[in-house]
Amino acid sequence: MKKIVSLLLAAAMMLMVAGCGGGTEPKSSGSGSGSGAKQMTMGFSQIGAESEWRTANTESIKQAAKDAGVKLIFSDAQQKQENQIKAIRSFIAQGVDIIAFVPIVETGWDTVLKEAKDAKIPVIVVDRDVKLGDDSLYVAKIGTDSVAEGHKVFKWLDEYMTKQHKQPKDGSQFQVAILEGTVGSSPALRRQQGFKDEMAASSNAGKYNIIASQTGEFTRQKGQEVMESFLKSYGNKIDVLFAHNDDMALGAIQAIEAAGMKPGKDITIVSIDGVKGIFQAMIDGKSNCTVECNPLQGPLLMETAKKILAGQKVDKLVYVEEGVFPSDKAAEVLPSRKY
Ligand code: GYE
Repeated sequence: MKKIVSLLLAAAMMLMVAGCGGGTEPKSSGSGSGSGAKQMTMGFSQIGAESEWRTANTESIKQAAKDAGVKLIFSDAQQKQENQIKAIRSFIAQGVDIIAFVPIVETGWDTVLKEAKDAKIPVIVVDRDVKLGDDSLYVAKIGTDSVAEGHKVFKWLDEYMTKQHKQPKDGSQFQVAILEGTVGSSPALRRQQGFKDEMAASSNAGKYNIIASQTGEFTRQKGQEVMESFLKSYGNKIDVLFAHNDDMALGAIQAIEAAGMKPGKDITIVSIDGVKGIFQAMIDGKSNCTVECNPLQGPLLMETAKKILAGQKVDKLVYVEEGVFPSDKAAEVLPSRKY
């Protein structure tokens, strides 16, 4: 009997040691709202409120935390990586159970994520992607596939231009202007890459020329300003506008109208996100297509966090589902849009 008890004790101690041990093992095992379980505290660093999409993303995360009984420490970085790094350090100092963050840019995270790992606090990367020397610095990534979105944009565009029998204004090539997202951010880099790769691989590659490409920082205001400058430089040469997000397209639509042109007709417009504002613009005939990027990531984030803290295995990379919505579907789809 004594022997069995001491064996059990030894096994229990080994488990405890393993629980405090290396790598991505959770620091504590608060599994949330279950009876007697410790409430999970999550430190979450959001990048700001640059777009309609981001507002929906923040609401989804806050609501999901409430629903899951998770205590959320929410920090808004106001578009600055240094503020995110400060926030993550403060989460570590506060001893949160888990950290989640939306990386504003791809690089520059190695040091602070190493600090989280050393403190045995698991990290979930949300929405955007990171580039690290060591991928074990985060446990899971939940988000969207920006390269695939870029592919879908060119594919839709080429099919549309062909079907509509569009002719280049200069008689030789369609001139494409691009409004890029935040410099160094994964959606800006990867959407651009996806679009260009799909174009290069297309048998119609020679029909298109990128005449201008510049950042509009994912905001409506900047999208409008940069489109104004594109129109000043290239007058009525531009056939197509590809905006890395809907908000910049909505700003550009104002600039195009102010220049006395018809958005959606004189210039074919395609953007990414699928927010309500762009559906309305499509219904009004002012834009042509949106490729969906799903911001409703809160429930999956909370579920993943709970699994990690309960010691369950989770997928390293999970993409949420996304569709493509051309303008002829806009009126039918708008009432069911959730963001
Ligand atoms: O498309 C844009 C934004 O990171 C995928 O960020 C996200 C992008 C989204 O603010 O509107």
